[in-house]
Amino acid sequence: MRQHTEILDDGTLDYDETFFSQIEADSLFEELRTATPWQQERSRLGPFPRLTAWYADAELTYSYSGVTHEALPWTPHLLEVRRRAETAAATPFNSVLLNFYRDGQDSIGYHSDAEPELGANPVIASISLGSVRQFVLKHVKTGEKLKFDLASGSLMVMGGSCQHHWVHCVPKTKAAVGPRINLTFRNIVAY
Ligand SMILES: O=C(O)CCC(=O)C(=O)O
Ligand SMILES: [Mn+2]
Repeated sequence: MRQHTEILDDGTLDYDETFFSQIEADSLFEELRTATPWQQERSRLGPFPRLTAWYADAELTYSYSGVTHEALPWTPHLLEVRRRAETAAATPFNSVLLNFYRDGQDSIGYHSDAEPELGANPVIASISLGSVRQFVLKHVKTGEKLKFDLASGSLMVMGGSCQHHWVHCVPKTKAAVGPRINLTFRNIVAY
C-alpha cells in the first residue's frame, strides 16, 4: 500500500509499508547483518553512533560528514534489491549506503542528503529492515515535523526539493529496541 505525501516547498514522500514481505525482510535482514563488512566510521566529532557500509558502481567515491567512503562491489543480492528500488522509485541508483543501528542508542542526527555529487533534486530511496525506528523530517524554516515509524520491509522515497527545505533524522530512543538495518539508495551524478 503506497502512501504519497506532498510536503512543504515541493517535496514528496512515498511510503510503501509492505515493499518486502515479512519473510523477505527477515531473510534480507539476517543476511545483511551477518555478511556485511560493517565499519565503525568516525568524523571529527568522534565515532558515528551506528555502523555503515557503502556499495557502489566501480570508481565512485562519496563523502559526507567529512568521511570519504570506499565503495564495495555490489553483491548479487544487493543488485536485486537495487533493481526493485529503481523500479519503485522510477529512477536509477548507482550506490547504496547501509546503516546498522545496533540498539536504541544508535542514531543519525538531523541532516539532508544534499551533497553536490547527488545533483539538484536527488531522489533517495530508503529501505528499513528489523526493528521499527522513528524517522523524523523537519522543515528548516518553519520547524514543522513529520514523523514516520518505519516498518521492517518498508520503502520510503524522498523526492522533489525535499533535501533543500527539510532535514531528517533517526533519533535515539530509550525504548528497548533491537537492531535495525537501513539501505539508502542514491544516484551520484557528478564525480
Ligand atoms: O536510517 C534511516 O532511516 C535514515 C538514514 C539516512 O538518512 C542516511 O543514511 O542518510
Ligand atoms: Mn539521510
